[in-house]
This record gives sequence, C-alpha cells and structure tokens, in this order.
Amino acid sequence: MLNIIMFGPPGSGKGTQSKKITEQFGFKHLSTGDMLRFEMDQKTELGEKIRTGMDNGEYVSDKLAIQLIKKSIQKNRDKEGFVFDGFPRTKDQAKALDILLEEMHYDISILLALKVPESVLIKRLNERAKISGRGEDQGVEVIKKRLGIYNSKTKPVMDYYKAKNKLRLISGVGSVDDIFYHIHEEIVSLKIK
Ligand code: B4P
Repeated sequence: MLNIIMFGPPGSGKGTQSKKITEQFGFKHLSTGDMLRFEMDQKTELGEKIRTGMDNGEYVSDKLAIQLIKKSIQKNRDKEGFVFDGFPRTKDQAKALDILLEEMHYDISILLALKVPESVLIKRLNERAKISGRGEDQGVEVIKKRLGIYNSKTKPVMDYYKAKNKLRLISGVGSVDDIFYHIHEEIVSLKIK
C-alpha cells in the first residue's frame, strides 16, 4: 500500500496532479478542499460557516479537517493507496494522520512538495477565480492572505516529513504533463523498492 501526500501552496497544482496520480495508479484521491466544498454545497449551517472562513482566505479548524479525513479513510479501507491532497496543512494534522494510519498498520510513503514562485501562484489563482468562482480566489488581497497562512502554518509541515526522510521536492512550473512525469518517476521508484 502506498500513501502519498501532495503538498504545496494554494494554486501549486495539488488537485491537478492528484487527479493524474489517481488515474494512473488507481489510488483513492482524498482532497479536504473537495470535502469542504461538498459540505458548502449542502447549504447546511456547517457548510455556511465553512464558506465564511474560506471566503476570507482562512483554514478550517484542525478538528474539522481531521474529522473529514478520518471518515474518508475509514470508508475506503479496501483501496490500494491514498493520495492526500491539501491534507495535512498543519503539524497537528500531520501528527493526527500518523495516528490514523498507524491504527490500520499503514504509514505515509512519501510527501511530494510542488515548488512554484509566488508570482506564478497569484496569476494562476486569478485565472482560476474566473472559471471556478471559488470565493477564496477572489481578489489579490485574499490570495496574499492565503499565501501568508501557508508560509506560517503549512510550510513547517515539510520539516516534519523531511526528518522522516520522506520529503521530495518537485518543480511545479511547466506543463501539467511534464510535472507529472517527475511525479510518476518518484512513485514508480517507490513501487520498485
Ligand atoms: P484546496 O482545494 O486544497 O485548493 P488549493 O490549495 O487552492 O489549490 P491546488 O494546489 O489544489 O491547485 P489546483 O490544482 O486547483 O483548498 C481550498 C481551501 O480549502 C483552502 O484554502 C482552505 O481554506 C481549505 N482547506 C482545505 N484543506 C484544508 C485543511 N486540511 N485544513 C484547513 N483548511 C483546509 O491548481 C490551481 C490552478 O492552477 C487551476 O486553475 C489549475 O488549472 C492551474 N494549474 C495547475 N497546474 C498548472 C500548471 N502546471 N500550469 C499552469 N496552470 C496550472
């Protein structure tokens, strides 16, 4: 069983590349962003609370993110592997994920961190805003706030996996297929080991 974390700042292409990994290797794609958007679409009290925070560029609570991931892992125990997309976003989420996987005698195989310069991220998210209508992409101020939160809360998660020798850096600039080529190589080398 291989468990992969797709990591990177907002707009780095985590979702885009996770979908390609899933298509190619048949792992289960678990995106906390998608789970949160599903909750928002339900128009429940929880969904509206999530929307307000996300539209402001903020993260949801660790408690909620962990609860969503826990439910999805437990529902998909039979899968060959997971691609975690957008989770963990804090060190507390990383520790919680370790505990959840340990309970099933699994662990994280690798964290693939997409590196993209901030100017490119801002341009991509501005473009995505026109197509997706996502609240958190609307306006450079909100985008910059999200990048600030990423730098303070999420980037340190890389050290957590680096210490375990599981961090792999991947350039997230170039065509989607070229980036995937490097991701594919990393995953294949894990399968061979
Ligand atoms: P996510 O859904 O995870 O989305 P993201 O970080 O904004 O973008 P991603 O990196 O997936 O980029 P994408 O492939 O779409 O998070 C949304 C929000 O949910 C967060 O801000 C947060 O509030 C909340 N949330 C989620 N998980 C959480 C957690 N664990 N804890 C707390 N809060 C949580 O690519 C971006 C754009 O670039 C797309 O338009 C794409 O087409 C384009 N693109 C991709 N690759 C490209 C390439 N190579 N070249 C050119 N364009 C490219």
